[in-house]
Amino acid sequence: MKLYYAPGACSLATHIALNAGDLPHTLEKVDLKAKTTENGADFSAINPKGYVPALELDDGAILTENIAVLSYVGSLMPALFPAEGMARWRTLETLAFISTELHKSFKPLFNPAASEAEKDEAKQTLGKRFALMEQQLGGRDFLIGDGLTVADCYLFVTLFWAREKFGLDLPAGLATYYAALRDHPAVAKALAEEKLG
Ligand SMILES: N[C@@H](CCC(=O)N[C@@H](CS)C(=O)NCC(=O)O)C(=O)O
Repeated sequence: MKLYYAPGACSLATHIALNAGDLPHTLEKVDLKAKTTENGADFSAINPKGYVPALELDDGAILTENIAVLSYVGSLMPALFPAEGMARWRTLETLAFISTELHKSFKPLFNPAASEAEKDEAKQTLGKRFALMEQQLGGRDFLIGDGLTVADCYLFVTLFWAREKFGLDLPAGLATYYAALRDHPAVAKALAEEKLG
């Protein structure tokens, strides 16, 4: 497999999951502005949507969209995405929440053209949604069950943005969770590989 990624972008979630599952993969960095890759390829030809993550499967197929890509990686390593029972549906539910309610709420913060009012509103929305995630976590180490799942990989990225890009305060439970996840070997390796210190 090959992961097309941009340092610190949402593709970091898949990168962490690939590391956590010890799944053989290569990485190809994408310049999201120029839409080219570090090997000089035209990224728009690889993924016409123009965004990461894009995962090239071993048969050459390209899979996109965080929920699909993380679910695919989880299917190769069931510890990362429970294969059955309520834990499976909780994982999917949490991925959907992170993608559509958390990730998307960052949009004004990433947009240099957004007004201060739009940015403030986004921060308030994020605060409410992080509070819901803290509630789901309930003081445990991981969102679902006793081990890291793809939901933790994706939530980590949003916490990384909140803390490291935008200096937002996190609820205490999420701050503890974020600090612990930074030390998880799969996370530390992905951060180092993306040169994010
Ligand atoms: N709907 C997509 C959105 C992915 C996305 O927002 N990717 C961002 C990085 S976090 C990106 O590549 N943006 C560059 C662009 O859209 O030009 C998904 O869920 O995978």
